[in-house]
Amino acid sequence: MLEEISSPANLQGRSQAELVELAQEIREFLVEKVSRTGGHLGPNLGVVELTIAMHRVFQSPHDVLLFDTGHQSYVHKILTGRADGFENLRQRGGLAGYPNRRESEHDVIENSHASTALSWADGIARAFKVQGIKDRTVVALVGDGALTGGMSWEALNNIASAQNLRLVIVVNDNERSYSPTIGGLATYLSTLRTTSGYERFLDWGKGVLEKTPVVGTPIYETLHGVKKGIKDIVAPQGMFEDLGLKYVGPVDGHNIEALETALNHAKNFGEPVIVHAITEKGRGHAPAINDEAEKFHAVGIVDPETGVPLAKSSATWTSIFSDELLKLGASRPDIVAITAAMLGPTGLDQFQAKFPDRTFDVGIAEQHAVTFAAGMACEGMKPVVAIYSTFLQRAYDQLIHDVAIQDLPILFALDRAGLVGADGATHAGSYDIAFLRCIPNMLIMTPSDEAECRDLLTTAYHQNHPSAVRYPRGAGIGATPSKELRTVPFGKAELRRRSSAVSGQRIAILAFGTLLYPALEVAEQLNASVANMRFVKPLDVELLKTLAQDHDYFVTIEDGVIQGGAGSACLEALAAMGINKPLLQLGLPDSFIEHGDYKLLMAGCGLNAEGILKSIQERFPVILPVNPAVIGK
Ligand SMILES: Cc1ncc(C[n+]2csc(CCOP(=O)(O)OP(=O)(O)O)c2C)c(N)n1
Repeated sequence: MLEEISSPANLQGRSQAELVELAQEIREFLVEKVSRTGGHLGPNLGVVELTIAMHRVFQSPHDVLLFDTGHQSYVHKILTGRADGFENLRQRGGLAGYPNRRESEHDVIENSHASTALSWADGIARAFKVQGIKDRTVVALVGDGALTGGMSWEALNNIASAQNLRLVIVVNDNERSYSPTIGGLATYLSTLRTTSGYERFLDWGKGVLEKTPVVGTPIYETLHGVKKGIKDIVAPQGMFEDLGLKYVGPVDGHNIEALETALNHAKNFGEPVIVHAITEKGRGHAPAINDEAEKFHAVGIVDPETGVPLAKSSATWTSIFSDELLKLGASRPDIVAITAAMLGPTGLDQFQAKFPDRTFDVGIAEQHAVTFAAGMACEGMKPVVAIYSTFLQRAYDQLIHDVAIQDLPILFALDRAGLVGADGATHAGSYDIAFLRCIPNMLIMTPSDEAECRDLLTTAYHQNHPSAVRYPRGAGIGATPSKELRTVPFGKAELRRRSSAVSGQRIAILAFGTLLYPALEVAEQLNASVANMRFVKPLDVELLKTLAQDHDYFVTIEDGVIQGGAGSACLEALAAMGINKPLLQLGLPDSFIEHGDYKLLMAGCGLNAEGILKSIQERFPVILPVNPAVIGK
């Protein structure tokens, strides 16, 4: 039946039995395809029926379907004519792993960061209203995990105050983020799930909403639990209703008929409605269901039947950090570890297993995580915030306002720095050097390999300032970290190669992070000097000054954006010293880089040995290669 579905219109006129069969086919399709490419298998297996029901009740793209975070949009992609694209899911030029506007008119937004869909929905629905459009509904599917994010609540606050907004919020409640969803909201949703009598739809109408014109007081009361005790017994949906939002549910999220009934009610209401659907992450696939830790939230290439990874796994940067923190934590009781719903992916799971009382998972709440860390640091703890570079963007104000101004000693372990391959532009950690560098008191370190990563983490930990150690996704070159905890000389770069070229031909490459290794390869060909810079801030200005004395040209290399990046720091430092030497800045271009294989993407940006050599020769033709044939062999 799947072959017959090339657009949501093909879902109409089908019996429930056919739809159940279709759901089964979609599950088999997902397991087969995603096992081959890697991707978000568990979340998509959980929303098969939900997505079918949404596409039957609402007419996309006339009605706007939004997927919070977007990692669970595979079924939507299948139903909107993109099943063929799953052969190349998340590969260069292939189907994106998240909604993508260039792919389809059915993808209205591009995302991958959690908790934004309700704000999008509010904006889109209000745009319709301002333009007098009355027949289009906006539907936002949001997970219970994403609902823990502050943006969701800011949006709910505003949505609740709206009149005549055609907006349906479908809460996909599978009790899990990556791991089980935690916190007060999770407890609240579980009250809704388990209280009897709420399978039936409540007798609701506009009158209820009209009686709740002001949201300020109810929000205060619900959030402060003034009414909660009584309300949870009589009407557990009270919190949502107090906000002025109609609540429907809970509905069995795997029963298409029940879902359609609920969604039709919500659609006809013409005001913001929450439909609470209960689903199971990984539904129908035993290996996913049996994965207690993450229910196959995201998988690499795996055996479709057993779910066992097929690619060989080498030690990742994340595991280097994870081991390091465990070591540090054993001797330092003041270390606390903080994550925003990413215990496993950031490697904090090991620390949690050993030191559960010193590990804090705050939910998808990066802003809270950072200010929470500030609070702990303020009282003598040494917080380590383990966070993806891309998600620290969320907490930029907190970083400046709550951490840096107070000059608090918080270590940010910035994972997935630089390009992130298959996850694409919305997940890229390309901006951290640029956005951290301009913050006073901040220290920034860029390890070139695993051994140095460990040493820099220890170094950063011993500083009494906010610091960030940034490292990329995946595995490094395989440098074995030292067994003991070591520091490197603070703020000092390391000269790894010295040029013996004649005057006028001498070039110094200043490498930040992992691109040190291709830089060393290129340096062999150009007889260049190479510095492993290690620190973006403080920059080793002394070394720059010394190199400037007997070098004619500079090249900076980094895996972050050129604009405002580490190369810019060098340029500024040289200018401040009155040194005016030609300097070529290599790094990520001023454009968004889509998903694809990391190596291919980096090569496309000229950030491999061949590309670096080419750029240097184009810019400084006077430098003649010693033996260009060796590069890339
Ligand atoms: C701002 C932000 N922080 C962290 C993440 C990483 N992340 C991706 S999906 C996810 C869990 C989402 O849980 P939920 O919304 O319940 O969806 P489910 O996967 O359970 O369907 C997390 C933490 C993210 N995408 N965005």
